[in-house]
Amino acid sequence: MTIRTVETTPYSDQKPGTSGLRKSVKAFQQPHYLENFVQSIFDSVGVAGQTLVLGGDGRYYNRQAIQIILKMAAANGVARVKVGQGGILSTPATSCVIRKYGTLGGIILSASHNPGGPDGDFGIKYNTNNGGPAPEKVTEDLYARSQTITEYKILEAADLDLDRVGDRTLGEMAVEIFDSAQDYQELLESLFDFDRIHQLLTNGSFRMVMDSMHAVTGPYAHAMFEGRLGAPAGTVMNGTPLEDFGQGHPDPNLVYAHDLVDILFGEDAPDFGAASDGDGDRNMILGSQFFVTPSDSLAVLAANATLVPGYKDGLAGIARSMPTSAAADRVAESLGIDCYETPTGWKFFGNLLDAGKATLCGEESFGTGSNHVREKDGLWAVLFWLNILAVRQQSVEQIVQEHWQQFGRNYYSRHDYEGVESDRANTLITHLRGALPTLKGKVMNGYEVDYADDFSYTDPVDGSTSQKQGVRIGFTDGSRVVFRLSGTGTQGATLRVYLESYEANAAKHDHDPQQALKPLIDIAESVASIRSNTGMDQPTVIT
Ligand code: G16
Repeated sequence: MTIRTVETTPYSDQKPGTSGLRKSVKAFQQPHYLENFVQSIFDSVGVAGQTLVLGGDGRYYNRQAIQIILKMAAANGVARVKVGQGGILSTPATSCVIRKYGTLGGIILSASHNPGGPDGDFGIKYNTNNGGPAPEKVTEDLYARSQTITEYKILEAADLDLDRVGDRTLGEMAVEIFDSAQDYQELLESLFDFDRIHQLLTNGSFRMVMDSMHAVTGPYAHAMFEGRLGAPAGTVMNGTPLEDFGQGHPDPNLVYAHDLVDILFGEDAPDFGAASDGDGDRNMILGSQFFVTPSDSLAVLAANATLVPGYKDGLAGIARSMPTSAAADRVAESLGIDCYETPTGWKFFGNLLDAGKATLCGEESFGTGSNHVREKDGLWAVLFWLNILAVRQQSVEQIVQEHWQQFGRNYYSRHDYEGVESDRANTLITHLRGALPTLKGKVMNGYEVDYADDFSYTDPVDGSTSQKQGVRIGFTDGSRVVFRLSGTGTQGATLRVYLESYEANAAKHDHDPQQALKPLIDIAESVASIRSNTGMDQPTVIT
């Protein structure tokens, strides 16, 4: 087999976003596009003689990309690649395998919750040897490399069979096709009380539905819930991964997971519902007729962590992204532990987890996780909730209501304006930034501005800084409005407006969040002129 050196020229748009490089499938199918980025990873991290993990969420182009990457890895002197069977590996399972086997890192092929198929999106991200997303320093290096690339190396060889578990070779490189679920399930079994969850799921009265949205968690969820944990067949819906996710949008929120929402808010609703996204790192939690916001979910998990075997000794600390509500902060305060506020993006939790400063992490964007891996973990969150339900023997709603009684309620909502023209979205943010100095002390709708800034972060472990991570307007009563442009979209820009207010008095808790947040929604419009700047009358998604 010969190694071919192929001449190439850079693509200017290969700067990784919040979570790797995400583009349309068509962009990735341009000549040398994928190859350039992969060679840039290899050059910047140095892969000769190393072991890598490789897999993806099974979306369209996954298999072709894996064959290309394997041949490039062989040509670049990689010693061994561990590939999930069929090329399938969820993001948290990849993190687990990197950590368990101490590999140099891993490559995950996914555009997460973005739609798939020939007209959908594709993505690639590199995770480092702690199992987590590459930190900014690494992504900057590989982007710089992608901008000067002149050639890449690839082995001329036949495609490998990815579907049979076992060892193969490609040139001099070892390729190990492994069972995508085994290591990951073992890890989860070491954290949760599977016997107790088994009892709950087989007690004849408790009913749950897991919506895998035709994405990567299907096989894991079938094996875990219907296999190991004894739930009846049919518990997992949309459990067969499809290259186009059944033409759906595998984003577990109230809009895109509507099949599940209809069931949980319908007649004779089951007790518990959950969904996860394209690559299995996000989760949505529902009770019968009840939605748990991701911010509340983090707070509830933290408050109940000692009920779960893996966390029975308590938490070292909690970390949340800046736009996530402060519900978890109140739990941290009552537990006497630290709560860290980081920029959006799971990579910012890595150092805190590695340094043992945080045990649980969460984001408003339906991400929750812990120090068991270095990614957010959808099925982990579902099991955590099931473990709590099994111990407390209460409904999801009762647990959350009691939580609000104890800690007060952080009303929370995110309004997304998707597909905004990039120039218009940038103008909106630039104007807002310009207005920040004039806002302090101003009273709007009865809310007095306490601070108005663009969030910047200094990592408490390595001192690295990240600027311009979201425009925040905080009010004296703790309420907030935050504006950010998404770092994960592929078409135009997505404006996210995050709204939060706090109500300590449990007697006032039966508000609809949109109603409770109405004064802040109006303030957001008045300071940012969202309608005229975006040309949209209302958000495309409200969660
Ligand atoms: C990615 C990151 C998350 C982050 C989210 C934000 O999620 O992994 O840590 O919260 O993006 O997205 P945006 O920049 O669009 O607000 P995922 O699930 O897409 O990998």
